[in-house]
Amino acid sequence: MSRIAVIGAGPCGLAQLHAFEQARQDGIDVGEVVCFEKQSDWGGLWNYTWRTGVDAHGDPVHGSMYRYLWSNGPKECLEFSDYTFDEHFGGPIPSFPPREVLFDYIAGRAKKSNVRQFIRFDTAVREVTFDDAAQTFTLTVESWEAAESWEGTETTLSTEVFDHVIVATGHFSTPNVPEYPGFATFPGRILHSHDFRDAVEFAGKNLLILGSSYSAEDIALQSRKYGAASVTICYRNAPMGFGWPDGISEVPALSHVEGRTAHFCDGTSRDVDAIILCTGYQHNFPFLDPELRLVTPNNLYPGGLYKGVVWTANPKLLYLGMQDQFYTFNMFDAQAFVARDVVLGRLALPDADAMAADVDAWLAKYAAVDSVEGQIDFQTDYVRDLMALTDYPDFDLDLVRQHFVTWEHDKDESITGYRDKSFASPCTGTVGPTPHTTWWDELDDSLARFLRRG
Ligand code: FAD
Ligand code: NA7
Repeated sequence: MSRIAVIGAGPCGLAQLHAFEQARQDGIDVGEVVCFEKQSDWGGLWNYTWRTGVDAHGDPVHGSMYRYLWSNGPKECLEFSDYTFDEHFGGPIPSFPPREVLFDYIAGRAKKSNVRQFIRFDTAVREVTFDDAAQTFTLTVESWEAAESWEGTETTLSTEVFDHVIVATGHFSTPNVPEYPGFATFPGRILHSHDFRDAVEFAGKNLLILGSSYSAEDIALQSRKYGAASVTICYRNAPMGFGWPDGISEVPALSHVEGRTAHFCDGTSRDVDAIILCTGYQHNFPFLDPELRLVTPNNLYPGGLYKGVVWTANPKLLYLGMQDQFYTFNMFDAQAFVARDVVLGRLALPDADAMAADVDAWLAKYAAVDSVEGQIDFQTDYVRDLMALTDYPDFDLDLVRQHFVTWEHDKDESITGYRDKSFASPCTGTVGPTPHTTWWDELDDSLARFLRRG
């Protein structure tokens, strides 16, 4: 019997288990599927932790999400086409839910497809090697008794052999941490966005934020919303350029810090109390043999992956969700269905030259992208290509593409108001109702509060 290892039970790993389960229910022999998850629960980044630094087992904390995190894109753009928001919540809900609501949705489908039985929680994959002669992978895994504390926890190391490995460990957990002159003697806190948990900590403080992408944008807004005295965002290349609310401003790159004074490349300076490095993440797979490791910056088309999924150097190894993301859950589903069919031999792979040519064609197409709308179109085309290969149920991709474009315009119109807009589902047509409280005024991110009608 074929053995398939899935590493990680976040949205990608759960999508993979769901895809196999769908095939199994259709009477297809999928072999044995084992999912290894180092945390005690599923959901990946959506499984909130207050911890920073190390987890209960002394491992680097995986979580990068923070309190008061509302979806940064319309939920309609990530809807599972085989498990709609209407089905999960029993009726329409607004388009920008907080984290707990999306966690509930992800878990809802995983429960419905009954995939928890395939997951070994509190089990980290430590090493993956490939045996050329046997054409199999050997995984070394470490498991713990679920425990609140690392101290005294029993651990077990074991090895197991698999025919295929699917890596679904995410790529927004290992921070990219630059250093600037003066950091070592800065008298306040310096942290990476990976360790940001609660904006309330910075109430009354003057904050400096480095970066000009999603984390910088959202953490700046969060911090001001929950009471920061001022937020200065410094950009390396170009400003985000949104119409920031009072108290938030953008300045050119940081040159150095002297005491608590931050100096910028245009010669200006500001006194700040804390510095948050929203400087992105690294793809990091320390558990994989170097020859199996994907090495890439964060972009929309990492090389070396046929259809963005199959490791061309060894097609028995597959990766999910390694792209930068406009599309998330529905793209992960389409990838997982493709990965499943490759593993089961239902989707024949072309020879190595043809796979490389396909990757090269996508990379050339990506190299020609020169606008945000072009990026949205690029990832839409990628998802469309995946959809054509699978039996993952269709959804209105053109509508999702249009939603992303509208969403970008909404952000330009009002960076504090875009989350109050409503979008139509590409699966059911249901339009998200207007939220009962505008996002800027809403301080409670609980599921109960969000779902309260009126
Ligand atoms: P993850 O969610 O990272 O899950 C990976 C899993 O693998 C984890 O459970 C981890 O414990 C496990 N794992 C890792 N290493 C091992 C190992 N060695 N052994 C065993 N298990 C292991 N997307 C949206 O659609 N909307 C949003 O609003 C949004 N906001 C975001 C905000 C932040 C701050 C960040 C960082 C990301 C956000 N994202 C958002 C994108 C997010 O990446 C995806 O939604 C999604 O979580 C990716 O799923 P994944 O399964 O690839 O990875
Ligand atoms: P991103 O989107 O990868 O962006 C990283 C940002 O960090 C980007 O603006 C970079 O600047 C900036 N950066 C990187 N290195 C430096 C240094 N050395 N100095 C200053 N600025 C730097 O990561 P995010 O965390 O924003 O988003 C990741 C996910 O989390 C995303 O899916 C969201 O949904 C949440 P650049 O623009 O290249 O000049």
